[in-house]
Amino acid sequence: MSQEEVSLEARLEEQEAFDPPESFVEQANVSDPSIYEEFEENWPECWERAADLLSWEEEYDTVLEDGDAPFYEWFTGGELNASYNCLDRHVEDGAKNRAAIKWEGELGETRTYTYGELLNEVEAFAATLRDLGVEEDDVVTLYMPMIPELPVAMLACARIGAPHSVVFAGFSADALATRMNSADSEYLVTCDGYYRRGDALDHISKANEGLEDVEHEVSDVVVVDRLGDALNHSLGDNQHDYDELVAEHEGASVEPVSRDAEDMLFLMYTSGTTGQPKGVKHTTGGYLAYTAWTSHSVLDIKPEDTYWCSADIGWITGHSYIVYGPLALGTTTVMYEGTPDYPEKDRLWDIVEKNRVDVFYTAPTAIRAFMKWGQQYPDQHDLSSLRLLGTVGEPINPRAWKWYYKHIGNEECPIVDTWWQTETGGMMITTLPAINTMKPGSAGPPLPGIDAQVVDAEGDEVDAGKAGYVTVNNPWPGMLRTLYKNDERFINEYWDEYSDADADEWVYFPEDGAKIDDDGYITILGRVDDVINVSGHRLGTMEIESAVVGVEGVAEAAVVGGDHDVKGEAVYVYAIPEDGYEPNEDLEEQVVEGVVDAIGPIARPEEVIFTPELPKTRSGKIMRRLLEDIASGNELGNTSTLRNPEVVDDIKEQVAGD
Ligand code: 6R9
Repeated sequence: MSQEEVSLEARLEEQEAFDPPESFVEQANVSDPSIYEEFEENWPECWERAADLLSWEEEYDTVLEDGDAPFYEWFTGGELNASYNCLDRHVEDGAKNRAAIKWEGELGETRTYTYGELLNEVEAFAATLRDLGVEEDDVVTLYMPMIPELPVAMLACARIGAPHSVVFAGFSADALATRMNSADSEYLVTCDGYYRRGDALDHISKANEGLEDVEHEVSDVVVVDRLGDALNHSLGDNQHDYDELVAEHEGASVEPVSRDAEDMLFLMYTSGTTGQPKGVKHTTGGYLAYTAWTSHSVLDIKPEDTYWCSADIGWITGHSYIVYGPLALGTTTVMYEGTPDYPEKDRLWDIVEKNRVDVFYTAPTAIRAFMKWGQQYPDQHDLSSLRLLGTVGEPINPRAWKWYYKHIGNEECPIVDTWWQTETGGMMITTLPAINTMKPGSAGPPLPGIDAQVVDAEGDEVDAGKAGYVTVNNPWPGMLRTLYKNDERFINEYWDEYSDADADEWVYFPEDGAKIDDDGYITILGRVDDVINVSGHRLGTMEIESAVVGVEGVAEAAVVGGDHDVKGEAVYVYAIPEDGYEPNEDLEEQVVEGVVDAIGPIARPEEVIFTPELPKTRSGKIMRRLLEDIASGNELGNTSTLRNPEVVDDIKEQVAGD
């Protein structure tokens, strides 16, 4: 590094607040700070601003219906169709030839769908689904990787009013079956396989294996042929080739069905405290208005932009900010099939340069990996097209923030650190990029209209600097409406903790720890439930535990998250072997395989630690905090409250010895 660069690094390291550049502010969609007051004074009517970004077939009568709280309803009486809003209206407005999706395959092939072409394919697939017998309100499961047919299938479902349930392609056969069973889903769209680091991965075998465990009859399975000759597969009786069906329905015209604002748009399963994943229900009007509004105000997306979110559509980030938000605004959204280091560690920057990407949205775990690989990779590329950067999924440490700011944004792009959840539908806590000062490591203030605070166990707001819990006092249009077919669990999971039901005062509890500073900026500290965050992916420790104890030879297990340089958190398994079983490498291998089979490779344990006992409190509860501290290499606090303090040293030795 030159002298000049060294002093630049040093300056950056000390700087704690960053203001958006004037050039950004001048062109921003939302740049008037009075928006905060405007939303506060006009709440809930302020949300009409979000609804106004959409085309409604029938105007809504009421912005917010709160008579049956916390079962809130938004834009009631309104009717609209999400696929019409993401496609037809842009074509009608003359954007037929604008690129809607620019797809990059891992091996270097590219596909562009203009809005006109995307609409045609969506109509052809919507006609296909109808022919197969899919009716309005039937849940269609989509078990697909990052190929264009995934957003096509989502929008085709939306067009005919069939909610989709996308299952992340990296999830296991078991996970697919659990989700199809829970949703009573009789239709599946999947594919033969996809590419990862140059290898053709077989996906259809996993899908077929999952189908065997579906308890009801599955009427039809549509299979996209992604791999061609690279993978031979045969189709079962009720299985159809996607291309053939779409070719048969080429040119079909399918009227978008009018959906009530509160009709379900999709289901998305996510991890919670207990073993069973939760089916988060999102609706058509509120969700679409909210994702369009946050794409407009936070991501500053304009129709003429090329925008890229590097998440996977199998997670909520991809739903809201690859598909629905950006397409509702009529922009060009980029999709990448593969890994960031294939064929080289500059792959993402190559995609940014080639497509002249304006706005880029990724996860801190990716940024930490880029840092580790070194700045020479972004330095090889012209990234000057970038105007705004974003992060999501987990806390970002100030060092990674500054690296992103300097080496990707060239100190010219604001960064939005956006806190939100599957359940919230869209962003909740973040700076508005043209308005607020950025503070690395802190997500920022709640968005206009979002009444979030940091409270103690009693629900009282904590003083600046003190740790507490995030809560949200008012509803917002993008919120989940319930857990699929489980209103009771919806209340238990999110509303019981802080609400006063008798007084009809409802407080949403996201189960995140946080602190707040004197300016009202919120720094998220992480989950306070049994959810861990591995590379920005949300995993339930209870689900992993049940996989571990399902392995023959394991008597008891505890799974916790331990700190990890790149992944943020990694999975640590503490397991007690059953009598007669040796805690050897074989058993370790089986535990690892058991977890990968039950959940998927993302949950692969970092370490399996065999121990004759787990540290327990006198009342018999496993001391998870302690196990987390051991895994993270932290100082251990007082262990005298344990029933069996002697096991701690044993376990520590083992972890250190590995
Ligand atoms: C969008 C998404 C939600 C959990 C959430 C929190 C963590 C998300 C964050 C963040 C710190 C951010 N999280 N964004 N933590 N800073 N900017 O990731 O949804 O998969 O449901 O995860 O992710 O812990 O509760 P989801």
